[in-house]
Amino acid sequence: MHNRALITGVTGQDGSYLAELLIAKGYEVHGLRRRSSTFGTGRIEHLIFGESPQLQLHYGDLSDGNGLVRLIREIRPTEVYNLAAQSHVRVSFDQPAYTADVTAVGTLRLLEAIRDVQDDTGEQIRFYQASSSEMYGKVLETPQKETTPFYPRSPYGVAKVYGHWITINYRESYGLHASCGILFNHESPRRGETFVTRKITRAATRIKLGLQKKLHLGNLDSQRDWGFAGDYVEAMWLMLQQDKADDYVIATNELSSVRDFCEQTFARLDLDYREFVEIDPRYYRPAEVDLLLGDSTKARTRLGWRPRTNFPQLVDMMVEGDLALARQEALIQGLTPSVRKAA
Ligand code: NAP
Ligand code: F7E
Repeated sequence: MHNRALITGVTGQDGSYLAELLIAKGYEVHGLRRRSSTFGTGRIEHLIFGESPQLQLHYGDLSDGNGLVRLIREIRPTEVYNLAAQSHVRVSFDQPAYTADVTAVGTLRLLEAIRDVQDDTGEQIRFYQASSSEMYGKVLETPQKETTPFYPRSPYGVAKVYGHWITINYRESYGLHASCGILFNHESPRRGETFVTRKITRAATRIKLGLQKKLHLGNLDSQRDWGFAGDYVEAMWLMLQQDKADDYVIATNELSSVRDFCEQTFARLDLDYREFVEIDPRYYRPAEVDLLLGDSTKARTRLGWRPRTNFPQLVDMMVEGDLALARQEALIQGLTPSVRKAA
């Protein structure tokens, strides 16, 4: 059978890596993009331009259920990966209803569209839901695994719990081949610039080149299990290749703090983070998630998945990417000769 995938959230970090992976595997790949006043396709430009683009984009939005039905009827995907979401935890406190509409009910709209089309055509559409370690929130067990109860601590976490359970409900009620990946934090040089890792690598490299003086952060003590997004999208694909749909934790099983991330990033640039990082309470959250540490034994055993990139390699990769960007920025700005020399 011809493999045809639809990726929602294709313009985001994970969407771009997943599109690359599926194209390399010979899939016909379609992506959902929402309309905006700018292109917003920076992460996937290499896939959409040229005479025969490898990735076909369609306008749509998780808030528009009819549009989703129409699109799935037209594309007839064999696999749908739901990566779209209002994915920023801090922003979800400012926009709780919007976050619920897109991240929670948006998942339901997509499942309904898949159920409708699958019923009509009789062709199976496998579904992947991007669940999140944020569902564990104020953790009830460490490390967290598939059976650990949820205790979300943000409107985003609560919305993801809804998306997770409605996916399981559709699997159990209607026999959909629907799987949830409970992914712990994963980063890359393509990470959005307001998430803490990218904020740190972007700022540290700009500081190194004299483009910025200080870095303002919130809670340096929170601890996360950080992996590389490129490794994690392989786990998404593996889940949909199994005969039986199921849910899996995807994590490195290693813990680092925001402070560790700062220390290692600045050290790679021969800088001491303590001279540049300032605490700004604006970045504190109304309720914090102090520690997330995954146990991905099930994925390692049943899917044969394991992360290929460790924490120091991840930091290196992000520093390298942002150093290149900062150098370009320094040159474009035509700064002083000494800065040009450093760049
Ligand atoms: P991201 O970079 O923030 O990308 C989110 C994507 O969703 C973007 O393509 C965005 O489009 C799209 N989107 C937002 N609202 C939409 C709407 N109303 N309709 C259609 N598309 C919409 O997120 P990511 O880091 O790649 O994460 C991918 C998924 O995994 C998300 O669901 C996230 O919540 C979840 N997750 C992420 C992590 C992590 O550590 N990265 C961990 C666990 C789970 P624009 O480009 O137009 O904004
Ligand atoms: O924060 C602390 C902050 O925004 C990590 C999303 O992909 O992963 C991500 O959510 C930690 C938090 O990621 C700043 O308080 C300190 O404790 O990078 P983050 P997140 O909240 O863990 C999960 C798994 C997802 O599913 C989400 O979609 O860092 N922190 N100072 C800061 N965080 C930010 N953003 N900015 C700061 O200045």
